[in-house]
Amino acid sequence: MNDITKSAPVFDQSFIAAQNARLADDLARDYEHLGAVLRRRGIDIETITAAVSKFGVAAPSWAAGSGGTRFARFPMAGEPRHVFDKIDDCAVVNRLAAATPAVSLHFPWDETEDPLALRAYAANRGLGFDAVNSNTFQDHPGNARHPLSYKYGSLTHTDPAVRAQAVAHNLRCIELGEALGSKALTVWIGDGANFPGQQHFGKAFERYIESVQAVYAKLPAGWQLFLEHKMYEPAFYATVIQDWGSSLLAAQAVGKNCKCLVDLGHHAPNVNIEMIVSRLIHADKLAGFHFNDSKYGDDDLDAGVIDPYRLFLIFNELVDAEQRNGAGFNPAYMLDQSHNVTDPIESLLTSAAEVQRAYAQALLVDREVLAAYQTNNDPLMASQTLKQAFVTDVQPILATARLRKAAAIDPVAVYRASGYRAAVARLRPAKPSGGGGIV
Ligand code: LRH
Ligand code: MN
Repeated sequence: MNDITKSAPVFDQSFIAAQNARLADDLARDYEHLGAVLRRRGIDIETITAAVSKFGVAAPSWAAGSGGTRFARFPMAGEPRHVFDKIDDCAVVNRLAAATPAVSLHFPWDETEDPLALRAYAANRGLGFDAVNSNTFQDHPGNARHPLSYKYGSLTHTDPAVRAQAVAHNLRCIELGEALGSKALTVWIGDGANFPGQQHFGKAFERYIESVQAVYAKLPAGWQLFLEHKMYEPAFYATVIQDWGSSLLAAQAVGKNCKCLVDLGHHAPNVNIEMIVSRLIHADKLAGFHFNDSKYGDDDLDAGVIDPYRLFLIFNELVDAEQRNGAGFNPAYMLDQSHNVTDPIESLLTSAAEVQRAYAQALLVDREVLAAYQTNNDPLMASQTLKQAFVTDVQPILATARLRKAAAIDPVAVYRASGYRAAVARLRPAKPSGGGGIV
């Protein structure tokens, strides 16, 4: 196999250093200036930069290729052919943005008979594995492990044989995840109904809990089980795990290491997601996140492109909890996006930085001052205290954190200058455009 990571300039330190050299002086001046601004607020910029440097968000393997909708998918040149290509592309993202040290895999899309080889392949490229994802929302023709259809559901199907098949698949995902060094399984199912009367809400929920308990019973020590709620799609009348309430009830019924994962796009427009985050933290049931952005439905747009203030307000709750709950507070941070019209690598580079930006801004909130305005019922100044942090341009901190990790000051510029996309396009045969589907 042609090891693109050995030949591609994008992985060559001197190439990256040469690109950085043109920007380093301006960055140093901007960083110095921001340092002075923050010093006036009693904040040491180095503390923020150090925290940002430690911050990572996992890259979703399924977003390394072009995404699509039910109407169409337009593959770009150099589409990843298999999980090893996806790892190469995720390695580019981590090499340039230094913020995505782990990959979240999806089975059977990333199925491999030799997970230890995959683990070594990724480790050689500086990558580990975050939560693995099961898939009982599609049928897998020709896959002997899934002979029965999930058309009418999976973990909640009325046929115990289909539920058993879905449970077995989740146990297989754990098996693969263990070999890969992952420590969590994310379960999202599309089970639900398109017609009133089609499904008994209570019985379906009971079947869900029974099935998840069967998976939980086999959870290895130190592992967690993440339940992902979603308002609708593919079901368009009712979804078994439709909202955080259903997810929380299920997680509380299943067990201590079963928690609720928040995908930002899985809520109705204008839902106060930061409030949901605060409630799940209160219940000690916050698993983590699938970061993305949306305007209407589960649009899976790049994080921070539509509503960066919402992303900031979510991180404001997370930093508050981090400071109140201490080191034990460790939600899983992952991206979950569908790159329909951009180069996925560029979208992952910018999205990782957008999530880091929201974290850095949230670290700038003066929480003592905020608490005083809250206690003294001064809503305007409380809001202003958050806004001051949000409008602070933390770009010099993000870029300096990257530079200090020998990554790129301007990741997209280095990526484009590297010619990586053209190089993999020569290596990987083009995929025909056409049919719909998210991957
Ligand atoms: C469902 C979802 C889930 C994944 C899938 C790719 O909408 O967010 O997290 O399994 O996207
Ligand atoms: Mn998701």
